[in-house]
Amino acid sequence: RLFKNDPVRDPQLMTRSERPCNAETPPEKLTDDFVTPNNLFFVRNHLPVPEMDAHVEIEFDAPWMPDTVKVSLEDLKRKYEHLDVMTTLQCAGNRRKEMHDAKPVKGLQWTQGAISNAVWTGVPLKKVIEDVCGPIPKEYEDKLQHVHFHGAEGYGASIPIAKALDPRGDVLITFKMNGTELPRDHGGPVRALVPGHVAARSVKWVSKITLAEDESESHWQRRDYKGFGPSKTLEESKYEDSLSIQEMPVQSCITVPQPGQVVDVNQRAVDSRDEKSVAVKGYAWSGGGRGIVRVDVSGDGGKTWIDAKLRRPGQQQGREWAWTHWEANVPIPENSLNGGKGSVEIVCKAVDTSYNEQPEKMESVYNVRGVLVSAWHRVKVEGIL
Ligand code: MTE
Ligand code: MO
Repeated sequence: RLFKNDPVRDPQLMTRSERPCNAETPPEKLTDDFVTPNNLFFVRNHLPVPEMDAHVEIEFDAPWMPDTVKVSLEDLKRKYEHLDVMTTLQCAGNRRKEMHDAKPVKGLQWTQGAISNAVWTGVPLKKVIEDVCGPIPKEYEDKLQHVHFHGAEGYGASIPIAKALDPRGDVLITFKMNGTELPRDHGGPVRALVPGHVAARSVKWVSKITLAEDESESHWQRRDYKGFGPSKTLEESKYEDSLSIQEMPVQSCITVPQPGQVVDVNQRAVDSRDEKSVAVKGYAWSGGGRGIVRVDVSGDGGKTWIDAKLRRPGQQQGREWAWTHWEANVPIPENSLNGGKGSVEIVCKAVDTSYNEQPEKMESVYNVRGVLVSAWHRVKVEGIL
């Protein structure tokens, strides 16, 4: 079978499809550790996991180069400085199931676990390109717009050259994840890592890197991972006219409690008021290196809000690639607990360093592919006193 060489996965992962493997991190595990353990990092594969050994060579190509140049992974490791970059990767389809439940969409039914955070070790792509491809000739300076990554199993994607060559962009050719060899499911032995961009651009098992005038021709760059208007059907959605997703919008989710859970509504001091409250936890993240400045949490469906306590990665401004974890004791209105029991809706929304906020309604950001799901996250629980 095609998939017989796929690695064995942790049974704790929540499988959305077996072949290829698509599996999400269990929601409460997302906020157990700030850095997601490798075995619990979500997996999103389009094809079987390829066999690649550690002696692999990466091929480089640019329009002015007479021939492509191959550089072994060993040489890359030996010649360049190793950088550790903490980066959250989020799939464009994270939370698709919520959108699907509002109105049907096409794609894997991810809940909120198609996102994880890790420390990636690698060499700076910018330095490697400058060395291997040389300085960009004058006549290509304006024309050259994209860097393509080719995956050994046939997947491919590209990113804007401005991101690839930005010394503060932290794009890596990575070979370690959380201090250990890159696991095969996450691109081992070598992967392109594009912090702040949709995970689809961090191409696993990268075997070729091309500097080009146009975007990658791959299906996943041209015919997937694009947004459309809320009323467009699949037939009316014109991929050629829509922009490829790169940086992602601001996002947040409640990880604890989970929908339908019975929660204890304790007496707790919140903002020095004496109210009933529920303990809530979650994550927040934004694309493009924008950090999270605030997470607003509501226990009355979005009428009143409190600020969550944030645990931020402490990365430099503009390079906040990792998520923020947050916690709050959310006040619950007394009248929702008639007889000491009742259903409660908890809502969260995050604000990023550009003061972008999540939209309130799923309907307003609906798109038929179910990508870029960023509406306020709502969780209904049973509260008991
Ligand atoms: N790279 C290759 N070669 N093949 C793939 O199928 N999937 C992409 C991206 N890179 C993919 C890939 C998508 S859509 C996502 S969301 C991330 O890898 C998932 O990365 P992970 O499996 O390490 O979580
Ligand atoms: Mo993805």
